[in-house]
Amino acid sequence: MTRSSTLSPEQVSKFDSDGVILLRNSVSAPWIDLLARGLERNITTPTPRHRIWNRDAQGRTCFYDSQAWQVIPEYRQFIENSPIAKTAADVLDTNQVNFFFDAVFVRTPGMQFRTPFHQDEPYWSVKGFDTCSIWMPLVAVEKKSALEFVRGSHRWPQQFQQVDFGDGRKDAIGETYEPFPDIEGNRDHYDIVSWDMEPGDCAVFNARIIHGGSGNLAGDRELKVFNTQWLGDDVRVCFRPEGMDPDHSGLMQGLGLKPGQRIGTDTYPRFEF
Ligand SMILES: O=C(O)CCC(=O)C(=O)O
Repeated sequence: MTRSSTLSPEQVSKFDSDGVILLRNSVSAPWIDLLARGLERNITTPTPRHRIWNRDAQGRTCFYDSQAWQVIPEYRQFIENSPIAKTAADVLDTNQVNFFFDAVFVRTPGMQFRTPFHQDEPYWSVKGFDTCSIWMPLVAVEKKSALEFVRGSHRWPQQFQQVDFGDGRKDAIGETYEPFPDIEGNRDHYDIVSWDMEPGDCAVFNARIIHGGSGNLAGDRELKVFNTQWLGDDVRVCFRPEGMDPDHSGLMQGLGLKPGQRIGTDTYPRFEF
């Protein structure tokens, strides 16, 4: 039987070749409202994993939290019951996906701090190509403040060092790897894409694509982002010697998950279509 998909073959193939696609109006307003309520709860009662990525001289902040879905009921409801898992499966062109974790990035009005260009998969406690993250602003965001992607970079053959993400942290991942390219300093040399986005729009990207930005806010603009990470067919548990962030290795070991296995358990639920 042919699997039904919410996406066209062209969209699936664009995700495969570009490493990122924009899905306009993909999540309906009631779900966005639910997440916005959850985010308020999350900011008031953050998990032990929360951080202030950056605080500037004016006291403007970039707040981060992750895997809060286990304690924020609105997040859990969205992940378990909204069409988001089906979107992930359709983007990855598969009939089953595992939910990995959620992450929020909240910038107060006027925050300039831009997330440095980086890749996600080198930080993760899993390894594989078939991944997608769904970056959803809960408020309108201008192109100049939205997350940026270097189109096609998820297929580049090099392994790069990943450095200096956030405030005062050195992420010495892969010291034997190639230095991370200076994309910010040579923007003209790269095919960088981003979009004006409204609540309900999703930027869906492969965890190997180089991405960053998402800052540079006008004085009266805040940015609230809810992001979910999804794992497809070839992704397996992998405990790296350094730099895992968020580091799920202890949690995974406690759940009996071993390197080389596909993740599962109630902590990383599987959705089948
Ligand atoms: O929104 C941001 O500033 C960073 C998002 C990001 O890098 C990610 O979700 O992997």
